[in-house]
Order: sequence, then structure tokens, then C-alpha cells
Amino acid sequence: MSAGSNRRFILLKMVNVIGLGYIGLPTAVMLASCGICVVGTDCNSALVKKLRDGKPNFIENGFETLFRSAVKFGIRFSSDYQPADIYIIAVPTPYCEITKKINPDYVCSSVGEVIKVCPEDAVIVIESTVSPGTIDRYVRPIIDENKLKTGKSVNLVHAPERIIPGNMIEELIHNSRVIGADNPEIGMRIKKLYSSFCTGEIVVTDIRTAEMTKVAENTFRAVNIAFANELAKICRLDGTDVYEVIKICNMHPRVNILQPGPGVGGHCISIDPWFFVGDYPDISRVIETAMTTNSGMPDYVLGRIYEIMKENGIDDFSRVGLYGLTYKENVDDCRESPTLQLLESQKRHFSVPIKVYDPLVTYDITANQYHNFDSFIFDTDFVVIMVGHREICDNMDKLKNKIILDTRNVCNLPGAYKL
Ligand code: SAJ
Repeated sequence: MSAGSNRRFILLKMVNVIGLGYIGLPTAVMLASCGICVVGTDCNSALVKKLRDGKPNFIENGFETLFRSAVKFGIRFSSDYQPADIYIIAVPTPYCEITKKINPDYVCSSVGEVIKVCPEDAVIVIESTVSPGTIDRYVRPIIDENKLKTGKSVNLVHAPERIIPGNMIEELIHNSRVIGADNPEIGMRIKKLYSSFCTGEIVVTDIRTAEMTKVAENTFRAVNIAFANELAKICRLDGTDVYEVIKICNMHPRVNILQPGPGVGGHCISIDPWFFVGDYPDISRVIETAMTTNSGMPDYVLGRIYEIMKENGIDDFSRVGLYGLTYKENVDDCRESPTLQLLESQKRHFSVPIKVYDPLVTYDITANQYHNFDSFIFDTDFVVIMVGHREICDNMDKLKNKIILDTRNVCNLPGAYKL
């Protein structure tokens, strides 16, 4: 075999995953654990170094074992884009808070870097969530312009992920997926790649449909949560227990209401639905209202805190504590966290920041933050459960003599206030 054909052989087996965050890294290690040659690329060189030193950067059930297996299979990490046969781009897609439209800059700059190093006919798979039409509007022109300049063609695919933080590895294996491709043959090739670890059904469709399904799924969940939040407020005024109401409603074969909470965080449900509002403002009325309802929940909780303080004769915040900083239970991710939103809002009204503690946030992220559960409990008379981490569920007896506002319905101590 000549050097050239040997190189081609290596390239055919090579996947370069761009962006080693919550989606890119698990996907990269999963592929590598299946024996596929993978290089993970990230612009954060400190992260690359950590990964090279064998230290994964987040906690997920089963992730550490998978990471070790990927290392054994030879996964590599780099700050540079690599010549490869297939690229999987999993970089963030923020939105503009004013226009509510997607900011595709990270995706576009990654694609721009990929086309500098990729061989002819490489496949670029966008895994990042994008608003419907983003690939045609922003990504395709980069590919087309490059083809005009260099004559090099590349194939575009959109394969949005569906995994849930907290159960990522299980879901990576078992969830069904969608793959949108211009060319069905390329779609089938990428389906085969994902089938190396995914046992769920993989539907191949066009790019536009794949973009739409991803944003529609997250929007459906956001609207359902908003309904639960609104119902919680209605039940409160009506004097009924919203959790009991939802439990009974959900026994109906065609009803499935989600749970109310202190707000919606994370990088998906709290952002993706805004893409519809940004692009279709006149017809996304239900979605816009739902998103506004969800974003108003941290303030609603702050109002409840104030009411409960008044009822119990507490007139300053120094003995009040928020349990939980992450956006939901048993994950270490604080992006768009309802607790941080509540603290932000509280800062505008009162000078002393409320005490706060989260077992999974070991670094300082806000003022008055505790790193020890017992000291936090000792220093507070009124505990607001913002996140139902396993730790608090297993130690509820420590809250026995406290005033409690339970925004997650995890506490059954008598007298605990609910949303
Ligand atoms: N929440 C509630 N009530 C509920 C469920 C969730 O208030 O009944 C809150 C959570 O506490 C959290 C937020 O909503 O603050 C979002 O959490 P989540 O568990 O609903 O969703 P994510 O953001 O962790 O993951 C979602 C998932 N999408 C869907 O279920 C449709 C996941 O499958 C996607 O892969 C992910 O978004 C993504 O990356 O898009």
C-alpha cells in the first residue's frame, strides 16, 4: 500500500469532534469506546490539557468508566482542527437577548476552521441545536464560497442530540435520533456511524426537518412546564394542592402535565424556544407567553419568600438560605440557573445577598456561598429548596425545625410551604 492510500485509509476511519462540552465530549468518548479513531478538539487549551491528563471535566453516571475506555482505545485531544473524514460540531449556540434570534457565530467559525483542514468530500455534522433555517442561511454560504474558491466539496448533515443531563450515557445509547442530510446516502453513512453506539431508531430526513424537530421538542417541553407553573399559581389561589391535581390529571390516558418549579434553566429549554419567537414573532404567541411565564418563576419564588418571611416575623435575609445553585437536580451545571436568576433579582431589591449552598458547586460562583451542608443549615432558619439534589432528599431530617419553602416538591416534612 502506498503512503497516499494508507493515509486515505486512516482518514476514512477518523472523526474529529469539535467542542468538548456537555454534548461533544460524551459523543467523542462513546465513538472512541466503539473502536472509532477520534480526536476531540476544543479551543480551551486548559480543558484539552485536563482531558489529556485523564481528568474529565464533568460528573455523569457512567461517564468516568466510558472516558477511561475511550482513553484505552486511543482517543486524542487537541486544540487544533484535524484532517478527518467526518467532523461533528458540538459548540454552543447562544441567542441574542434582544432579538431572540440565534447567534450562529461559534458554529460558523468552527465550520470555517474545518474547511481549511478537511479533505475533499468530508462530512460536517452539526450537532449543536440551531434554529430552523440556520444551516441554509449561515453555514451553507461558507461551504459554497469555499467551493468556489478552492473547488473542494464537503457534505452537510444536521444530527441534533437528545440526551438529558443527569442520564446522558443511558440516553446516548437508547434514545432515538434524527439525522438530516442533503444527500440520503451521506445520511445513511452518518446513521451507520451513530449506530456504532446508538441502539434507538435513527430516522434519516432532510436538514430543515431535523432543525425543526429539535427546536420543536424542546419548545413542547417548555410550554408544558409553563402550563404546570401557571397551574401552580392558579391552585395556590384556589387553595388546592397542584401536585395532587397533576398526579390525578396524569392518570388520564391522554394527559401528561410536567412539574412546576422555581424556573427553567439549562442551555436548552430556556433558550431554544426563543428561536421561534425571534424568527416568527407574530405567530409564536403561545411560545412567547410560556417562555415569559417560565422566566418569571424566580421572581414568583422571591415573592413567596417575602410572604413567608412576613408570616413568620422574619424581617431580614440573614437567616434565609437557598439550597441548590444548579439548573436542576444532580447535575453540576449552573447555566441559566433559576437560583442565580433569583439572586440577581434579589440584589436589585435588597442589599444583603441570601445565603446559598450547593453540594455540586464546589467553586465560588456567588456571594454568601457555603461549601458545607451542615454549616449552611446551622446558619439558616428558613431554607428554600431550589433544587432537589439527592443530598437534601437523603438528609431531610436535618431540616426538621426549619421554616421550609419547597419549590421542587421533594420535602414531606409537616408545615413545609410549597410554590
Ligand atoms: N423542569 C421543570 N419541570 C419539569 C421538568 C423540568 O421545572 O417537569 C425544569 C428543570 O428543573 C430545568 C429545566 O426545566 O431547570 C430544563 O430541564 P429538563 O430536564 O427539562 O431539560 P434539559 O434542559 O436538561 O434537557 C432538554 C431535554 N429536552 C427534552 O426533554 C425535550 C433533552 O432531551 C435535550 O437533549 C436537551 O434539552 C438539549 O440539549 O436540547
